[in-house]
Amino acid sequence: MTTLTRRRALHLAVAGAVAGPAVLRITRAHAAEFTLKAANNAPVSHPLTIYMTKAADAIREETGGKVEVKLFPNNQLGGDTDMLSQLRSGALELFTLSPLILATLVPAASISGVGFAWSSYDKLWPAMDGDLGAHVRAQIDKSGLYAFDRIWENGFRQTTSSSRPILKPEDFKGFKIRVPPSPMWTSMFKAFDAAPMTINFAEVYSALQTKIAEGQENPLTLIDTAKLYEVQKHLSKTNHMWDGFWLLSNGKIWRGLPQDVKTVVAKHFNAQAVEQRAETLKRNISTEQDLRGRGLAFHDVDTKAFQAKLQSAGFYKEWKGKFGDDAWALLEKHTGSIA
Ligand code: X2X
Repeated sequence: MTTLTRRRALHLAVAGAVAGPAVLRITRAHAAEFTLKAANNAPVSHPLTIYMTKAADAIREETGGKVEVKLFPNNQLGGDTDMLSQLRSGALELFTLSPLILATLVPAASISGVGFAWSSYDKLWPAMDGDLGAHVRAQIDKSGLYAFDRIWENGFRQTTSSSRPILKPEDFKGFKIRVPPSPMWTSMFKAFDAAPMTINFAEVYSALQTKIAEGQENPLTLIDTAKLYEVQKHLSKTNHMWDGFWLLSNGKIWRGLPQDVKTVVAKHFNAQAVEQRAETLKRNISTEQDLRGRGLAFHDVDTKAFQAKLQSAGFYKEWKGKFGDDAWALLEKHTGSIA
């Protein structure tokens, strides 16, 4: 394929989108033929950003600069809700998003986030890389988006607070907790009798600082890299949910790219996702000491009591009904009986 037709293919594919930044053309000896904007909600020091950058570097190198992935981390393009709109309209080519937030568009996607479903990564990764992930990706496809094969890691979520520590399920009663925009998160914290409020991650630090929300829940690496310890006092190891990030593209744009470009882009993003899982897991464990040192008080809790509360509040019945018996059976094939 000639440069000209490749350029034309991209222009067709990203019709309506802004062309690659002019600076590239001026400063690079060989201008990129394909410029793909990639965005996320994670700080620059978070492994999601670090390993997406590694993928972008590997893609640039293997294509001799013809394919440029330009990264916009840390909500530079807006919060998750905005970025999802940009992805759908074609203004953004690549975007990582929690399966549970994606569920606002693709309801089936939140199945990996069912509370207390996963007892180990030995069960989780084969499920997400295998038939459970394939089930979700097929639904994503139907929505007009494309999901790359390998999901990225966020981690098991823990609960933080600036007011009282959450030690038992009853402590959640009336607790003003920020949750991401997603039906399953709201449903889970209503089941705990908390007062969940939906806020995009881009606004979480200020919502905690101004005490609009008393608490939030996230894996340790995000609490650390987003400096949430500056505005929180307690961390309870509720371990209530696993969460990841699907790397998504706009389906039309993705299909419009030449096969050789797609192959290189997918190869490096999928490979770096697997590396990023290992690094994030390591940091989700090792960061505890750092966070303690920064003044966050850690509390171990009886997670079984929290799960029992979800059960008695009808959370599992509700979500099994929403996902349907077949999808639920697919989940439990990997997790074992959940509730
Ligand atoms: O919004 C959050 O809390 C985050 C960063 O964990 C997600 O992307 C769901």
